[in-house]
Amino acid sequence: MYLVRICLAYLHLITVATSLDTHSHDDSFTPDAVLRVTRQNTSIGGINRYTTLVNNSLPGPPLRIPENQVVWIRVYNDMTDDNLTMHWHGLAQAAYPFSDGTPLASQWPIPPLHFFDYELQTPNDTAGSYYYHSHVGFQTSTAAGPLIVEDPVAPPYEFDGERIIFLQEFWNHTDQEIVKGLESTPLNWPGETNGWLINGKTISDWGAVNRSSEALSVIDIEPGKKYRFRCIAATSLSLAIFAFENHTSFDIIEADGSYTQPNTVNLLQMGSGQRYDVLFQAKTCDELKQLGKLDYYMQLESRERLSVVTNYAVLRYTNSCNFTGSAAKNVSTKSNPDEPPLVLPPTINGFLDYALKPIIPNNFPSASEVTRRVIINIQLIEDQYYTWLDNGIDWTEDGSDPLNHTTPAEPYLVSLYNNQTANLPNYEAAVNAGGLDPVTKTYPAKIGEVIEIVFQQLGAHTYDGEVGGSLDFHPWHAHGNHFWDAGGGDGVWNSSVVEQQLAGTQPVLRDTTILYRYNESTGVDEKKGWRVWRLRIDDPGVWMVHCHTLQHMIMGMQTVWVHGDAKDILTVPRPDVEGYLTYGGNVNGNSSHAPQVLHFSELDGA
Ligand SMILES: *[C@@H]1O[C@H](CO)[C@@H](O)[C@H](O)[C@H]1NC(C)=O
Ligand SMILES: *[C@@H]1O[C@H](CO)[C@@H](O)[C@H](O)[C@H]1NC(C)=O
Ligand SMILES: *[C@@H]1O[C@H](CO)[C@@H](O)[C@H](O)[C@H]1NC(C)=O
Ligand SMILES: *[C@@H]1O[C@H](CO)[C@@H](O)[C@H](O)[C@H]1NC(C)=O
Ligand SMILES: *[C@@H]1O[C@H](CO)[C@@H](O)[C@H](O)[C@H]1NC(C)=O
Ligand SMILES: *[C@@H]1O[C@H](CO)[C@@H](O)[C@H](O)[C@H]1NC(C)=O
Ligand SMILES: *[C@@H]1O[C@H](CO)[C@@H](O)[C@H](O)[C@H]1NC(C)=O
Ligand SMILES: *[C@@H]1O[C@H](CO)[C@@H](O)[C@H](O)[C@H]1NC(C)=O
Ligand SMILES: *[C@@H]1O[C@H](CO)[C@@H](O)[C@H](O)[C@H]1NC(C)=O
Ligand SMILES: *[C@@H]1O[C@H](CO)[C@@H](O)[C@H](O)[C@H]1NC(C)=O
Ligand SMILES: *[C@@H]1O[C@H](CO)[C@@H](O)[C@H](O)[C@H]1NC(C)=O
Ligand SMILES: *[C@@H]1O[C@H](CO)[C@@H](O)[C@H](O)[C@H]1NC(C)=O
Ligand SMILES: [Cu+2]
Repeated sequence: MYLVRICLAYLHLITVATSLDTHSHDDSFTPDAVLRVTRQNTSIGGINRYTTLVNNSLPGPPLRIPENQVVWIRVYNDMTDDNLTMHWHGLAQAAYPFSDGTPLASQWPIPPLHFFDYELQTPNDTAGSYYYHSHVGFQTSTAAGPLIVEDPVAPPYEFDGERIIFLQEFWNHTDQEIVKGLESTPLNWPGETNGWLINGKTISDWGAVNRSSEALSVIDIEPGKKYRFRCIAATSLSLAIFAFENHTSFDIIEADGSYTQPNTVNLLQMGSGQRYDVLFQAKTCDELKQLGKLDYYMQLESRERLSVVTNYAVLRYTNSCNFTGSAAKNVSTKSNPDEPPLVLPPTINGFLDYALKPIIPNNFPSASEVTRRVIINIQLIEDQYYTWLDNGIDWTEDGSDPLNHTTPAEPYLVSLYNNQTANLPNYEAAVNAGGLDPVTKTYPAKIGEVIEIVFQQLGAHTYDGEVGGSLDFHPWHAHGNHFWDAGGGDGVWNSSVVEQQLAGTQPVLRDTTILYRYNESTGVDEKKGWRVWRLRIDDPGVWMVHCHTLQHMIMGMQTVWVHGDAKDILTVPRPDVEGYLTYGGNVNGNSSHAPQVLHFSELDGA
């Protein structure tokens, strides 16, 4: 049903086009899916921990939603001690206003013991692998699960079945302890990961206290079949590198939700937020007989951290080959292999850069189409505190970092409703300042612009007499829209080098790609390592662009972008949106009140 009230106010409001009716989401409303988030003492991989979980499970349950539809997902914050949001990671152009799940950017968080109905859309050609995760504090590390947009018709590749490989890291400290430590002066670093989780399970070598919660995940497959493995790096801090024993060749067919031409690899390297789907050919009975076994390890190691953390899962063939004796024996899922079966290489800088090609032409903007370039200089500031600055600014939703900290008093989208004059970023001032609006500390862009973003890292700056110059790797993630990844390189960014490297390639659309560091350190303030994206600005709204390393986010490594003018963004006027404009407003339901909700999809096709 599509409703437009022709209101008198319309004539007076320059920026507002349409008004919508509020719907009461009482018992007569059935959401397409429900997620419930709790916090409880749980034992994970041998460690007892007070943990944020979706539907009591790790990872959260897979959500499968159709393409080309509007989908309502009800998210309950059943926690008593924290706020919550849910972000639909990678679903670009898919979140109606107030549904992207970025607290203090696009919406208020869901208060404890309340729920919120997220309105999403899945445009054509979005079929692929995504994930949902909380965007509050460190909850993301465990409050996350696979989000699959189903192919509306047969996918472009044939396979017999699919399996999800969901990677997470787990931590001994609680979410709150980690956030507090990172925001403390002096810095109280929460330490390295206590282990990798593969589909929620692991056997940690790091201080397990409860052996009964340790186990290896088993990925069951059948001989001779072809599988689509959906690999999702819902990780926190470390770079993941993994491969499969005796299965040394598989084909990437999708990256961050877009199909690619087949690209054969023997391992995957993934940063937090990235997804790759691969076609994996299972061995035949004859091949398995040669190898003499049904179980093969998947070996996963960390890179770019102080130490290498190694964990495993088991790829297990069903015994339809009727093996007997030792060939039919399973490996134990209660212990790791005695020796690592594989030798995995060091970090592969520029993994798959310039190599992936789209399956259909994807309208990559050439250099001549770029209307504006924004350079984001990224640098760690080491003092008593540690802060990650982007063009001199650090941004968090709740932070207390002492240096150049930006925490808005209310979400930007709410601010725009409250006072556009004061809160709409000044486009001219921002352009003159290289992209960053000096007042709101946001990056404005006009609909129709083609922006090139250059991420350039500088060696850490230090005030406390330490050596300085350190570098890190950063998987940068964009909300709101996918970007064409134009690759990266060592040293100082140089536009002619970018063009040379792009020559003859067909860049793919991504939502998360890695700014590598190439070395652990360089000179203080010295430029080293860059990555370039191109974006077509066609999706009005308030969108975050941030490093997806959770620790770095909490230490400020986030930017906020405002795409479009007020008239593009504020398509529904006050007072209709009133319930969205206050923390705990009536768009949040609880045990006694049904939420009062707008259906922004009613505007579609207007
Ligand atoms: C999550 O749990 C709720 C009940 O607690 C259930 O209704 C819902 O279907 C579950 N969600 C998924 C995606 O399985
Ligand atoms: C979780 O465990 C801790 C430590 O054992 C305990 O202090 C706390 O009360 C427990 N919390 C809940 C909600 O059970
Ligand atoms: C929840 O969010 C509100 C609004 O941003 C904030 O005032 C409050 O302190 C937050 N609560 C917690 C427990 O973080
Ligand atoms: C999406 O695909 C469907 C089915 O092919 C088609 O009917 C519809 O027009 C498409 N929508 C858009 C916006 O292209
Ligand atoms: C995990 O945390 C507990 C409680 O803080 C501590 O006693 C234990 O040593 C920690 N274990 C590891 C492996 O860090
Ligand atoms: C140990 O882990 C098991 C399995 O997850 C769990 O049932 C048990 O309660 C845990 N024990 C303790 C003391 O936390
Ligand atoms: C299978 O993998 C193991 C461990 O990497 C290796 O030692 C062995 O040689 C491999 N077998 C074959 C036939 O490649
Ligand atoms: C294995 O045994 C089953 C049941 O006896 C039979 O149907 C199947 O064909 C056998 N498979 C092979 C590969 O021999
Ligand atoms: C191996 O594990 C599978 C389940 O993963 C089980 O069905 C099978 O019986 C086990 N085989 C042996 C010999 O224990
Ligand atoms: C902090 O912000 C001010 C004003 O924008 C700027 O001049 C200064 O360089 C920034 N500090 C750092 C360490 O970047
Ligand atoms: C909006 O902000 C402007 C500039 O700061 C100020 O002059 C004006 O009074 C504000 N309007 C309202 C309604 O708060
Ligand atoms: C950029 O690279 C080109 C081609 O390699 C080189 O000629 C030029 O000097 C470089 N520019 C700078 C500023 O380093
Ligand atoms: Cu980072």
